[in-house]
This record gives sequence, structure tokens and C-alpha cells, in this order.
Amino acid sequence: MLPEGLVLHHGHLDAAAQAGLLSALREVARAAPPRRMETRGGRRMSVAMTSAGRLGWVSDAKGYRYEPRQPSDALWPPIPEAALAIWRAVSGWKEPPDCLLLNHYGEGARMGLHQDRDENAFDAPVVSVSLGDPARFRFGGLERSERTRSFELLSGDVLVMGGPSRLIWHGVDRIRFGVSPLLDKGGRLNLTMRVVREG
Ligand code: MD3
Ligand code: FE
Repeated sequence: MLPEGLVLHHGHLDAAAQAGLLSALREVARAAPPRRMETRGGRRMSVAMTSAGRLGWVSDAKGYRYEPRQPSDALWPPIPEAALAIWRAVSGWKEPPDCLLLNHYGEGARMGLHQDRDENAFDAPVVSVSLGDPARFRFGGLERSERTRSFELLSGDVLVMGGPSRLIWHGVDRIRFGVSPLLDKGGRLNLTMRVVREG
């Protein structure tokens, strides 16, 4: 049993839909190359990230925030229609997302336990789509100290975090590198779509 508001659509995307989404994400990565960003504390993240949409998520010595432009000053590329179709199918939300955050996990990459709280739109859900190698997703509750549980996210899985689960602590312990044939170089892509409001 998952907590209220955390909904897993296992196998939402079949092989053809995964391949179609992947080619659209390659366009995003060409227009906005993924980078391993620095945390506010000056540590380099193991996950490479980029964005599409009206706003992109960035991190540097100044902290975490959403910006309308890439570090190069270019606008972020548009969110692919294949991703917006997933949002419409599972989010139950009236507005489209403002940001698609694309995360690439190479061998050994992980993401520590955190909350997503830079959006100022905690009524709106976050929708996550997994592609490529399996990942051990870990989640707890609204307090950092609460006990955590984990399950594996597989290629084609879609996870919705809404309602009372929108601000839960979560992260990725590890991926099982080289298991999925989807990405030629192995690894995992995760995309999250978010509604973002001004400060
Ligand atoms: C639960 N990404 O980008 S996706 C992130 O697999 C992030 O790349 C992980 O956490 C990844 O911020 C996990 C599942 C996920 C995404 C956002 C959430 C779970 C969430 C927001 C609120 C609660
Ligand atoms: Fe997160």
C-alpha cells in the first residue's frame, strides 16, 4: 500500500511509447544539454539535469530555483507533446506543467532524500516518468525523521505525487545499470513535470 496521493501507473508506456518519448527527449537534451549542477554547498550532483518549458530548475552556489533562461541565456525548449499527453492522462490537473525536469542517471548516480519545495504550487501534483534502467525509489513521510520504504521504478512506469504526498521526502538509492536495452549507453532517464508559481 502506498500513502494517499502517491499513485503508481506501472507499465503506463509500452515499448513504442517509450521509444517515441525518448526521441522527443533527445531533442530537449540537444537544445538544453544536461549538466551535473552544484548544490548550494558546492558539491557536484551525480545526476545530470536539464529542463524544458517556461521555467527550468537550476542549482548553483546561490541555491535552488526556477529560471526562465538557461545558463547560456537561451530559453528552455518546449515540453514535448508526448510528455504533455502523459500529464493530461494521469495528473487530473487543469493547467499544463510549467517545467519538465529531465534527470539522467549514469552508473553509480543517486539522489539523496529531499523534498520538492521550490515550486510554490503544492496543490498541483508532480508527475514522474521513468525510462531505461530500474531505480530503487525511496520515500518517507512529511518529516525527515519518518521511516522510509522503497520500491523499484521500471522503464515505462509513471508515478503521480499529489495531495497529502506532494511534500513527502523521497530519493533514489541506486539504479541497476545496464539492465534495460532502451538507452544505448545504459542508465536511466527520469522526467518530472511540475506546475511552478512565482515566489
Ligand atoms: C514525491 N526525481 O527530480 S522521481 C526530482 O527518479 C526527483 O529522478 C527522482 O526526486 C528521480 O526531484 C524521483 C519521483 C518523484 C518525483 C517528485 C516527487 C517523487 C516525488 C515530488 C514529491 C513527492
Ligand atoms: Fe524530488
